[in-house]
Amino acid sequence: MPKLTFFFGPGACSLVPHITLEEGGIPFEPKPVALRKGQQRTPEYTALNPKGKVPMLLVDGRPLTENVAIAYYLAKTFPEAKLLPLGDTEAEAHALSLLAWCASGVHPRMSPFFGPQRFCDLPDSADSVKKLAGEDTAKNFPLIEKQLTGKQWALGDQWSIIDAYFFVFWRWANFLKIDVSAYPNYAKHAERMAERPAVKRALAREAEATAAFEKAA
Ligand SMILES: N[C@@H](CCC(=O)N[C@@H](CS)C(=O)NCC(=O)O)C(=O)O
Repeated sequence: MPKLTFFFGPGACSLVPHITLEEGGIPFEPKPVALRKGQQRTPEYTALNPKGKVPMLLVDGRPLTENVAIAYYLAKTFPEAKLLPLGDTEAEAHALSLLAWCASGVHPRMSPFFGPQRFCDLPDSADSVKKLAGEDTAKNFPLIEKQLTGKQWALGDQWSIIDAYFFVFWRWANFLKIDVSAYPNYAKHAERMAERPAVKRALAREAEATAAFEKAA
């Protein structure tokens, strides 16, 4: 079995592989990264990941980055964990399509909420940037709601990594106080996610890391 070292930022999109590792019962060494302190831009970190981002998974010391790639790697390496559909090429492609949409269609449209100044440096533009991000989110969340309608999980009866991704966006929306009242199936999905022991373990580890960073500040 490969030795896995997992770098995550509490509350960030790295919660997707964090939940996945826990769901799969996959042994790993957790390495919290204090994003607000810029630990992702230190020479030690960028020597491994020049993009200066989380998540990063070291596989026997070799860095693997990008949520979709980490999801693919974990699902293929630990097939018994059933983290994604495997074997049926079309079903695999549909799952990858949803993961790719999460990574390139939904996530980047929510990022401006967290740092509007990185998207427009004109004076007093932050509210306008956030308004546009809100409009994009209002286009994406109905698609997630539809994907979850009449199903327990994004792909049906079987939990998959896509559920972890949807959960991360839901948590961000709540943190950002985005109105989510129009998405009842998404709300129920988030409740089911929060009840899963693996999700609880990942969230507890992230909360512990946040507390340790605050204590050290
Ligand atoms: N496309 C990347 C996005 C990674 C990403 O944007 N990570 C954010 C956290 S959600 C990050 O590391 N931000 C720190 C920074 O930009 O300094 C992926 O899916 O892994």
